[in-house]
Amino acid sequence: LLEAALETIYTEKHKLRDAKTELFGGELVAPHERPSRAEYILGRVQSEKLGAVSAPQDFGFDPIHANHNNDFVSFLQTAYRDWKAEGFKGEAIPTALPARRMAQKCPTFIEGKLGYYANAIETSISDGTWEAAYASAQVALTGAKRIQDGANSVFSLCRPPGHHATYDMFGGFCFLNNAAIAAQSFLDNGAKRVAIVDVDFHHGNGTQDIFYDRDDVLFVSLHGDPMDTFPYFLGHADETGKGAGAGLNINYPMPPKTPFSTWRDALTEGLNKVRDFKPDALVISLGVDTFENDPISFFKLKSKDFIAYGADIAQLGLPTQFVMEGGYDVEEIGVNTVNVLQGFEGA
Ligand code: OKP
Ligand code: ZN
Repeated sequence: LLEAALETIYTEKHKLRDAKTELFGGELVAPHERPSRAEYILGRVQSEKLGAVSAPQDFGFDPIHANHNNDFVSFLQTAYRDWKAEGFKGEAIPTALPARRMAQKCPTFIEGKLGYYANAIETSISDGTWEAAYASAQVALTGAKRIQDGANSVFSLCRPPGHHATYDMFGGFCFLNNAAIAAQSFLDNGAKRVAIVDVDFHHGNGTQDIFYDRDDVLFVSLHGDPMDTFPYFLGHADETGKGAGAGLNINYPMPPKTPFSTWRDALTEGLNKVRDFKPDALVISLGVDTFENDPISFFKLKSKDFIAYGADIAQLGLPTQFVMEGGYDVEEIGVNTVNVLQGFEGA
């Protein structure tokens, strides 16, 4: 038997997400989540001859609405246009959010809507953001379809990322939750159970929120302790799921300077939980911002460590979809991302 290469799903439409601003350290800076990220990753996929690179199919809005509120999706589509129509000069950024003891009622004015639908305010909505977010979700759905059609593994090179997007909130550079949309698509096409393992440096607060009370999705996340880093308000170890989902949400928060040995022990434990869950498919929220030189993160993984943990994931022997999330040291994210995929393939 010839070993099948790992296919990458990619579209240039990600370039439509090219915001000029991110609120960072009290300044509006050039976004860390920028188009060159995907180009570095694609370049490495090609130079390493990982496998075919294919365009996504269009599965329309139904699988997006399966995980996201209709009014939220409509808001995303027109937010930038509505903002500009008010004569605002910059990109669309929320200011006021419905915090403790405030009314959870969507305002009519666009600035208020932005706050209502945001869980963080660093992320500007710019011209083309919706089109790129929609395409990114289709990249995720196309990868899921490949696995449903019998592939053992696939890489959805999603951009913008998705794991901070909830049912009805954007933030943390995310608009639609690509991994959640893919997981739901498995369930809607015959899978009984799906596991999501989120190895991005940041807690996958959106994914956790979407599946928190569900018994058909196991969510495991390894991340910087939210006491020390974004997203700050979710990701603690005592968040274990509720109702039918009790015990099916597993968080591994870790402190600054966590080395690979500690991180890998948590991964091993998380993968054992996945094995016990007996899922029909595995979705990996693949962020490589755990890298020692990542500019906005604090773990200490080295490039070779990404190969090692890719092999660990392969030991489960499950149909596996990799969905791209974060990773910001742009020169190295191509190497580290493809190292995970090659580690997985080589095992
Ligand atoms: C998105 B993904 C750092 C602020 C961080 C947002 C980070 C979003 C990360 N001082 N702001 O999970 O990689
Ligand atoms: Zn991240």
